[in-house]
Amino acid sequence: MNALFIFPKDTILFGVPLGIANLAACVRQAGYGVKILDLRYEPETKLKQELSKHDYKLIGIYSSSEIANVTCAIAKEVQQLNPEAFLVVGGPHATLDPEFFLEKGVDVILKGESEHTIVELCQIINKVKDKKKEYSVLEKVKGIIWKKPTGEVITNPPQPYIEDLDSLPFPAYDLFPNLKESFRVNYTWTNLQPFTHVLTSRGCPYQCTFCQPVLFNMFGKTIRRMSAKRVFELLSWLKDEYKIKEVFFQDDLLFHYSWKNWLFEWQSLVKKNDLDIRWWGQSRANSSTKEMLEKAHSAGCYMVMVGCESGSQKILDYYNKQIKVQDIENMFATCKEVGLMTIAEIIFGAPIETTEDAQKTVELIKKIKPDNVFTTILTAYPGTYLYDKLKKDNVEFEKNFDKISRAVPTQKIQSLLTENQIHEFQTSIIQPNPSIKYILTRQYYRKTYTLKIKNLIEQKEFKKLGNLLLLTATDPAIIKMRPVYRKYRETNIMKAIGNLYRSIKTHA
Ligand code: B12
Ligand code: SF4
Repeated sequence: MNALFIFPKDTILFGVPLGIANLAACVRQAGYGVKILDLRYEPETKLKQELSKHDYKLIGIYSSSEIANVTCAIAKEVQQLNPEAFLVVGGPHATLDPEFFLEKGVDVILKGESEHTIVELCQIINKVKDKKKEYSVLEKVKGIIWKKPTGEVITNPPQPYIEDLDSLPFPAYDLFPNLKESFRVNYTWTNLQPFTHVLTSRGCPYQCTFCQPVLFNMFGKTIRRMSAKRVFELLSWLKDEYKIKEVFFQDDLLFHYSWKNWLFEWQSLVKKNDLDIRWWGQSRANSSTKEMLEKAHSAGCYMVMVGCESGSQKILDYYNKQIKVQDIENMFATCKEVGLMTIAEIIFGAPIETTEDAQKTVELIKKIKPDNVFTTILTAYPGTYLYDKLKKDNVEFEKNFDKISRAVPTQKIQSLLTENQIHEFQTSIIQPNPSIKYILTRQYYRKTYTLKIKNLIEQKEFKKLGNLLLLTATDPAIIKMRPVYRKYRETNIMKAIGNLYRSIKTHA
């Protein structure tokens, strides 16, 4: 039996999608054939071409809320061209709103963590000769939601969470035909290449309103982590097999007090074996000690991305961040002492956020002096406490997934700040010298960059404008990217340049 996993065309999710990579590895380990179609890197015709082979008994598509409609469009094509295959959808949006896909004819939804579920499903449908006649076999699979031909939606008993994450095979990076492109990620303007992501833990016990209970629904309420030894093996393998020089630990919570011993063990393994790989990840402002950060630094960690969100305590409390502004200041001071670079993650646009609150964030950034800032506009994703609260309070906000655009800012909720004010605040905190390539490939930077140009034109600061444009035109990273332009004709970079050009023409 062969399975096909499809990752939709999507311009923000760069790098290897670990969910699908993990599922493919498990299906392969269980002895089935598996192929991955990463539509981000394939020509438009590739999907039809692949489906016309009628090679697959199971066809699975990833879905987050942002691309829920894109997933549906692919699902429609699968239904038309391969009606005999079991069409399954998984990922965050499928977990949060399974009926959204079931209504559109998807056969099966896999809820949350799916490595065990997908193997169980393959084992069952491997024996099926005619999907239509043998639909009831689905009753036997834990962790799925499906629709009987009568229209009745069935939620099977849950799949237990995987206790031992070490038992999972390494992600099937090798099944991504465009691995080279995926490893050439420019996450920050500092990262070394080849670069990739790893995920060594699952879950987060905190309850920030814009994020939870999504993670609870997907990975449960307890936090789990691979052993330090297993993570060491994973990174060594990435280094030997793919010459990876830098990894991003995309764990929700890289540092947590309960993982102190883990961190110490990991550090000693790295030191003892001289593992030469640079890494970084994201963490909270109040979940680590100086000693832990020192150990991390000496084990190759060079940067920490900290979820600060705001410099106003009122806003932090609105998000239920369970941190104090002082914790943020302490975290950045400690990182500096230890020698770690920092990224501050900032959100603007809470419905109760005033210009005074936003100004406090600007002051905070001045004080903590991060090496880099990632800034977004608050988005209420379905399935979050925030979404439910806004709905209950009758606050008007965007619920159309298509408008949850491909990059930040995403879904603009009603806020006391105007969109322009938010962009001004964003502009005032982003770093003065990020690479132009970085700016152009990120929508929020593009917006602020465009705004910067507009302001310079309005203020008749033509010299400064000239310098900025010259910098854009001569940035070595941009020049180096030209062959890539051809390949990604339709992507952000070209659109960004077009938008910039139009903006200059309009305002000049
Ligand atoms: C790292 C990360 C990113 C990175 C991704 C880098 C990369 N190459 O993967 C970056 C920064 C690019 C990113 C961007 C965004 N992200 Co993000 N991200 C994450 C994070 C922290 C980890 C993702 C991950 O690797 N998980 C580990 C793997 C193993 O889990 P998984 O992908 O969910 O896969 C499992 C299941 O979902 C399922 N599954 C997955 N795919 C499939 C497919 C099939 C067919 C089946 C059956 C099952 C299945 O099985 C997998 C194995 O158990 C998650 C939170 C989290 N812990 O998951 C948020 C998360 C996925 N991101 C989220 C969001 C909102 C975004 C953005 C929209 C943010 C923004 N405003 O721009 C963008 C959009 C990206 C997109 N197009 O979807 C939300 C999604 C919520 C939602 N309702 O969709 C999450 C859940 C965070 C949260 N708590 O809200 N993100
Ligand atoms: S700490 Fe981070 S991962 Fe955990 S709930 Fe808050 S935002 Fe989500």
